[in-house]
Amino acid sequence: MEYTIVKMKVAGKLPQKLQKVGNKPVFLVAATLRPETMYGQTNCWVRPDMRYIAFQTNLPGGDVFVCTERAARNMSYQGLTATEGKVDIVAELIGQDIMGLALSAPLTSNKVIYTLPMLTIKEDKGTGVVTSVPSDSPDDYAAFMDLKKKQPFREKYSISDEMVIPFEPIPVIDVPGLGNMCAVYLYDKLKIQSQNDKEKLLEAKEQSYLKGFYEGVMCVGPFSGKKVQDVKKDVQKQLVDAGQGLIYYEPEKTIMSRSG
Ligand code: ZZB
Repeated sequence: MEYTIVKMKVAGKLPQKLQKVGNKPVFLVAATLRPETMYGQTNCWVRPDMRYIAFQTNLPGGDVFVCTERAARNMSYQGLTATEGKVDIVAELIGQDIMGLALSAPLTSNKVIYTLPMLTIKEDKGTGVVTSVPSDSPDDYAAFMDLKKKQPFREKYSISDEMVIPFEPIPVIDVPGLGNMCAVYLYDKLKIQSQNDKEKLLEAKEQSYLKGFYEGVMCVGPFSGKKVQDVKKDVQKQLVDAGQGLIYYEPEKTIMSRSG
């Protein structure tokens, strides 16, 4: 499976657990199948109880990446570390240690976005860091609304109001019949209650994936007016060329794997 890695730079002071990194730039790195939606990022998701590492890449800027150890190991076989197969771990963390961080992310019109909690992140997929596009991803919109609607939920994870309340989904793709924020439309139509509403979210995801890919038309950015399937690769290339993204492969699961 080919993903696009999106680099989100930690802006400002590093959290305590990352201070030993020193002056090097630190990025939370998210794996996405939808690079063309990056214009609509409103936040970044991490799972509060999940383990992450910070590791030293061999990229020219001296970049330090934060993701799961499993993903770092995969990256070490894809030319991203000094020695193939070897991960130079700089810090070990859990999601809560990097909650509420201010980040600067590519393509989105939001100057700063924050790391927020998503409880349904899977350990064995992508990087364990997920970029959030509530306009187009039903999972993202559901988790985003959980935080917007429930002050105690924000409080539980030490999320302040200004990290959530001022943000709104951004129209990125016009999907005939589903409007220009298809996740919002499907969330309302299927009466999704929360990020744990598994079956409805699966249905919403299937509908938005298919229609979004085959019929979606960009309504923001330089590719505005073009079909999603014609520009997906161009947006990926733009991110990679700008040093804001990377191509990342996830090995297929083996028959030994018991999950999923
Ligand atoms: C931005 C985005 C915008 C995404 C969208 C989806 C959608 P799939 O098809 O099941 O492989 N993701 C990545 N890693 C994880 C994880 N560890 N746990 C939970 N979710 C994860 O799903 C790939 C998508 O799942 C990725 O693409 C990422 O969210 C999320 F408009 O990135 B996506 C209809 C989906 N729309």
